[in-house]
Amino acid sequence: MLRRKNAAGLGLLATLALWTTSALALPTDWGTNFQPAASPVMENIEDFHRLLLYIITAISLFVLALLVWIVIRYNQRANPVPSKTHHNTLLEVVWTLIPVIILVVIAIPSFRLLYFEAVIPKPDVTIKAIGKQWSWTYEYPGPNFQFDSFPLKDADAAKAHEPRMLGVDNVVVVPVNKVIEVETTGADVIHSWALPQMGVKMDAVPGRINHTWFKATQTGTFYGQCSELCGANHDFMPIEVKVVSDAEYATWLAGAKKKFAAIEGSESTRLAAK
Ligand SMILES: [Cu+2]
Repeated sequence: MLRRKNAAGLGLLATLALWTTSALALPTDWGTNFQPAASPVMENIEDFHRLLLYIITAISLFVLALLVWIVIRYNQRANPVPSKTHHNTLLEVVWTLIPVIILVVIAIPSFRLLYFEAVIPKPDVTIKAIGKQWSWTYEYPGPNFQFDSFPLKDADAAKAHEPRMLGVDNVVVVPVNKVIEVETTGADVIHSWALPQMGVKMDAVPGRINHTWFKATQTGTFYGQCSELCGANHDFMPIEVKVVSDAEYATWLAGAKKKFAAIEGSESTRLAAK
């Protein structure tokens, strides 16, 4: 019994430690906060989230205080003869205006963030993510190549020191501090290309192309998963993005052009065939 209590205590300590040191690049057991932000969009999402947290905490405490006050001050014993007041103009104006002001305070940064996410700056690199049942195909239209990306088998992931169910065979590589435009589409059903640390989650819909963007502020490996329930193997659609320096990106690009096939049916492929 005592031992179990100690274990629970240690678990709580570990949770607190996770809260305070948020420099982990993966989802963690007992994690309650966002994964650390690695793009300007995600930094803005975190700021907005924090603002909302302050507001809802203040509102919840205020309502709790009102409830406690009423329970103590106006119960039958403390207040045997209730007041018959039924109108108070000042109070009614105040309880209408204050929520309006709170909503405006929320709406302004909310719209600013929406536009920041939706208006894509001039991209340095464009990639296209095509969701398939059940894998991702990536196209790099500029250098003109495409590849499939499948999750690693458990044993291979362990060997490659990749996280289980998140590591993939062919990783998406992008340069750091550059605007990456991501076009998403679906080959069969609706999927969703999501990369939490970049603040990106965009539906991949058959028959249309959606756009989103991110600019990684640090190098490293970032993981995501298909975030639209797309069928039996939905959970076997991990996303792995490696952010590297410009020089490393150039080296990778040179190798990838040789290793991967040209994009089927693309204009540059057709021109090259002529
Ligand atoms: Cu999917």
